[in-house]
Amino acid sequence: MAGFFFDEALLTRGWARDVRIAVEAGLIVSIVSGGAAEPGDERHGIGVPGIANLHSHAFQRGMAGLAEIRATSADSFWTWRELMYRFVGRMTADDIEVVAAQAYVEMLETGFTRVGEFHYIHHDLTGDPYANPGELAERIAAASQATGIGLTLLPVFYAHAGFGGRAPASGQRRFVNDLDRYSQLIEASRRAVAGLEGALVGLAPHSLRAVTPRELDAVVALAGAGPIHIHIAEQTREVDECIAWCGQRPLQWLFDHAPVDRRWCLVHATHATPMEIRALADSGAVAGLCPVTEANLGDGTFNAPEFNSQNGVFGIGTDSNVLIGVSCELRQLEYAQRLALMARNVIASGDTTSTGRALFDGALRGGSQALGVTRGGLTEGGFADIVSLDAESAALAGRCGDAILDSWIFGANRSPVDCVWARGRKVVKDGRHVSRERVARRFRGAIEGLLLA
Ligand code: NGQ
Ligand code: ZN
Repeated sequence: MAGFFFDEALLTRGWARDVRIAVEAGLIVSIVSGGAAEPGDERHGIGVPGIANLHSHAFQRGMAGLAEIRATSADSFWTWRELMYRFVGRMTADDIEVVAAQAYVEMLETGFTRVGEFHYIHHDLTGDPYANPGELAERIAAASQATGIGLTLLPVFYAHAGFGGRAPASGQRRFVNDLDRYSQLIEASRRAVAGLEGALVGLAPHSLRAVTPRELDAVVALAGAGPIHIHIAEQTREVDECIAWCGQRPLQWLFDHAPVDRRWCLVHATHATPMEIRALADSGAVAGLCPVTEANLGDGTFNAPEFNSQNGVFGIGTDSNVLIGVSCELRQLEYAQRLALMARNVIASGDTTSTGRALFDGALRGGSQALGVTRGGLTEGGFADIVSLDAESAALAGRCGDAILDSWIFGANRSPVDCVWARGRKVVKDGRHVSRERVARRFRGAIEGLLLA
């Protein structure tokens, strides 16, 4: 049994003072506020829950910053995707593991304690299946094990290059499976995470572009009560192609043809009509927003005010991992709204007047739901996923309660994240991951090799 004592902590029921949290086997077994520390307790100023990063393609961390060069007069999501495919086409299994570990170290250092890895590279460099169908799922599991980040592995079903079952392109050869192979991949993924404490496996039909209606039905039939993630309505070209294919917009089509409910996470949902936004909110599914990547790729802006007014559930993901951070995703989410609406404090609504608190609570709740975690936040019976913030940092001077979140997200140049425990294991100390140097050294080696290749 380990004890943690915080002068101030954000519990599921709100901020509390003099909080003692007892942890056993990775779970919170008791929380007492208004009491005293016990001998041997770890003592910290401010405690907040770790956040779930609901959407990551870890391998893309390896190309962060390398796609910011203007190549044509019309650079777009689609030209970025070509570059990304070229990068994928060079990565070995070792590269994928090493780059994922680096991404996970960086996630933990900013306050993410679990990742939803939307994992779609399954085959070798030539597109042939590995002898072990779980080869790359095992690499992701190994990166999670080495860094301590909680894992919800989302093996991706990918079969086509576009609506109407178009044959996959050569750049997609490492992603493609038929349904038989996909069920083998799910089994292999379950085996890959079997030794990982608290890990889960969900399902991920990549997008309506990459699966046919029949394939979507077959994939969803495998889900049971577990998470189902899909990319949807990220780009206007995708919306136009969907209409050309079936006469409906992507979200409209999905709500008409799939049993969308609380198990689902609809990643991006950027281009949604008010009616689609209402259907999304009513379904109970999570809107998987990835604000930094959506800005980087020029996707567009999610209709947050409409979604909020319908009590929709959102979470945040780092997606392309071009920049990794809890605070930068939350800030970008709010700033995109401010710029579009020429207004301030857009996400704060109802009783929550603090924008930081509304963003943080939203991401905590939606992230947990999307990654299949039933008890998110600091609560008895939940995972001991805890982040301490440095109360001495200048950005947090004199702050208490929600003002801490507002100032962390909007006012801190240097991250105030001090220590991070993932399922009770201390993985970040003084803002640095305990394996940072080792992981970074391997990462540098892998990237230098890839850039020379
Ligand atoms: C992905 N990323 O799967 O990595 C996608 C690009 C696609 C984002 N959508 C590929 N941000 O959607 O076809
Ligand atoms: Zn994605």
